Amino acid sequence: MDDIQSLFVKNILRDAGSTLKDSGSAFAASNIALSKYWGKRDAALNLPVNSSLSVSLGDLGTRTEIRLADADSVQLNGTPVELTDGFAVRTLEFLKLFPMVGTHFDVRTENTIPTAAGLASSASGFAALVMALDDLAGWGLDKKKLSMLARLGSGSASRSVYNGFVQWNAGTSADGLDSYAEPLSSDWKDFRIGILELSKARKPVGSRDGMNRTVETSELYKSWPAQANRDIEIIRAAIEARDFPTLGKAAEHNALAMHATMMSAWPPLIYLQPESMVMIHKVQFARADGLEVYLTIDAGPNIKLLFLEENERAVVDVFQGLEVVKPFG
Ligand code: 2P0
Repeated sequence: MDDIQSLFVKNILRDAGSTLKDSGSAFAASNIALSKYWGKRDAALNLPVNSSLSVSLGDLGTRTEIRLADADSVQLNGTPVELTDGFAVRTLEFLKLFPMVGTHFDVRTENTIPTAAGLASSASGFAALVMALDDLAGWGLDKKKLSMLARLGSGSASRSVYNGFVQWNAGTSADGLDSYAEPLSSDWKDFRIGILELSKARKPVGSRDGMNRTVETSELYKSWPAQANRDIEIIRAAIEARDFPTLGKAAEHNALAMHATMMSAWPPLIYLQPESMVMIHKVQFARADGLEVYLTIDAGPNIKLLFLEENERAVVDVFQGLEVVKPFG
């Protein structure tokens, strides 16, 4: 553990309670960014270059239960995980940031995100872990502080301590205390997300290394923070006005601009597969035909569609095999 991380954790826990329970548990929803986080300004405190804005995935997410134990153990979806496995290593490394709670933990994690959806679970995973730890230790932290602790595990996890539309403010200070998520107006009942799993191919480069490489080597990345700031403002206003086409255009533009910065890194980061390109064109054609559907893509090959309930049937007809998520139930 870095001294700087330890100091940060102490700062967050300064006025926290300490009524230890036998076990702690929590659920956190996964999220998809409409305006993306790509690039860090500080690795130890996991501070982003730019703010981001996401929508939560309702009941798709992670439930975690945690207990103190004599030896570490980690379970995922009911199956014990080897402690050398990447998932267990990241989980236990994160818990080492909290020696004031205990030395060894028994962690049980259930993902309600269908594995077939090809969605990352680190966002809901670290958010649920922090909230379960808060429950176990009796800290009683507010969501702002929980979001800052979740951020240390994974940037996108800072957004998963809330439901609905959420903004993670990048902040500017070196101590990381102004980089946290906050909820925006929620409830857009007929908002829909469609998930198209196109490839199970392993990512050539993980998000963390990918964003570092982009920041270090891509000329195009220099224009990214301004684009991200602009897109967030457009999307925020569109959420307030329930202006779906404006939201969709800005989200699609943002995702493709992020991929342009990735491709212009060296060595290039090409997360899109041939099937992704086919679908990107298909979305353009569908829209030219009058169907109001937009796309977003994370650091991988799969495409997420954005549309409203009134077009759900038409969208499912065009994009066979689509898994439809209702973020607001
Ligand atoms: C996002 N992604 O805003 C962006 C869009 C991927 C592309 O957040 O290094 O797992 O753990 O802070 O949060 C994925 O990166 O990265 C991500 P770390 P994280 O959702």
